[in-house]
Amino acid sequence: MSLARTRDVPSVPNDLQSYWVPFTPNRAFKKAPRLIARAKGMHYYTADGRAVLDGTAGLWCCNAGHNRDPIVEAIQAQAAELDYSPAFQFAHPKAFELASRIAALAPGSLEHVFFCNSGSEAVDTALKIALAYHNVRGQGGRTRLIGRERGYHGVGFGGISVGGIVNNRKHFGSLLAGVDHLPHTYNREKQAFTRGEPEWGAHLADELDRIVALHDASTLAAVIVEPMAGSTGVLPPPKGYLERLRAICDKHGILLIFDEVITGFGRMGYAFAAERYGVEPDMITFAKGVTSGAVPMAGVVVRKSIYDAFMNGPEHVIELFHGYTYSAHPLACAAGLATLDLYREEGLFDRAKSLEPKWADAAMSLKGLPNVLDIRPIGLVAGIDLASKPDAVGRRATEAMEKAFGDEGLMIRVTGETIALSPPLIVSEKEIDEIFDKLGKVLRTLN
Ligand code: PXG
Repeated sequence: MSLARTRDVPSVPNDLQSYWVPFTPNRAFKKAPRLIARAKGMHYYTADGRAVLDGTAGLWCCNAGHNRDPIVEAIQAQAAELDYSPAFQFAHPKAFELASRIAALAPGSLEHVFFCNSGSEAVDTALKIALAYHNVRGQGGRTRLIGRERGYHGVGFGGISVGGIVNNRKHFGSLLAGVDHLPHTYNREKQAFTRGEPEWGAHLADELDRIVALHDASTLAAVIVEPMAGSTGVLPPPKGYLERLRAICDKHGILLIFDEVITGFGRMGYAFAAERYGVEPDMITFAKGVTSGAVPMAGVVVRKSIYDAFMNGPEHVIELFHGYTYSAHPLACAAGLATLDLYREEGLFDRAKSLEPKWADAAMSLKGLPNVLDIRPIGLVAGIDLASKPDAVGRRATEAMEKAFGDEGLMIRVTGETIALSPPLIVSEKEIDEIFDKLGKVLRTLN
């Protein structure tokens, strides 16, 4: 049966039915698909050759811009040299090299890198390392994990359990047991139209003390937060909030995990947001920008003391029963090394930092346009909240996305009723103006 099917393949029509498109309304999409055929630098090109300015770095990942020659060449060369080597009990040189390079970018004593293939895997890996760490130190009672409302930590069961986005959780059963959530940090009345970190909200970190009082510190394993919550609609951390969270975790022996899948690799003007805030977490999850989106790659950077805690017992015994077939895949490592070279040679993290004031001014120029309720620029990111149409939450922002793509040749990202912008870090000042001019035009024409 299967052989016959193979022979049939050429006659199978290439239609839109078989592909179940992720996080997408499939029926609407298939009626009017938005198909991307190629990309270069700051632009996508549609199948019919139309240029589309990329205001989102793909999905927050193509930080060095698209199809950059050094990354393309590194991937091509690697594919010709070593396609794959076993990730367990064997390794290849570029895995070590990339781990060292990433550890060197990470703050302080975050010195060891565990590789995964997606942000979701990185989050689950970090949560598992936290639990196992307490176990190997004889504190196996520390099992409780703390996330935050409106947090996004990918779509694995660990990630949706600590995550705080209702639609990502409500259809998927009882999730992980023993998870609590901190309150999110957004309050429009107190924070609307703030550039960067809002003044109001640091006290919300004290909710962690309340959770500790309820459960006792001896049951708490780890807290995971995004330094700047991206997917939920761009929520910059209130001034002092992350420092306060760190202090409370320290007081109670709780591990602090920064999920830097979006904020890592220059998005906030630094290699990691931890550096921007001068707060050293115990683990950092990363993905996306590590290869500028060119090959799936992710990981967890782990504090030395955590790694060391596992390096006990007989040397022939596996210390952590965890890993993926494609952990540190050769193509991903080659892409990662070329990407980090490019970030360094072109000074792209500093570039993001120096563009931040210009970017914030341009974003704020949309203030006063119809339906704009709030604008939150931070790093090379901006969230723009729109008023919802009655009984159609998310509709207006979706129409903005469709119009931007179809009429203006601009890629924007929409989550709920928020437009999120996060261009490649190579964006020019002229292109920043172009992004907001085009978006302004779209907002003026929306119903
Ligand atoms: N953590 C964070 C903070 C993320 O933003 C993940 C984990 C999961 O990564 P993977 O590689 O498993 O998707 C993410 C992913 C959006 C958007 O438009 C954001 C993400 C993914 C897709 C779209 O906000 N973030």
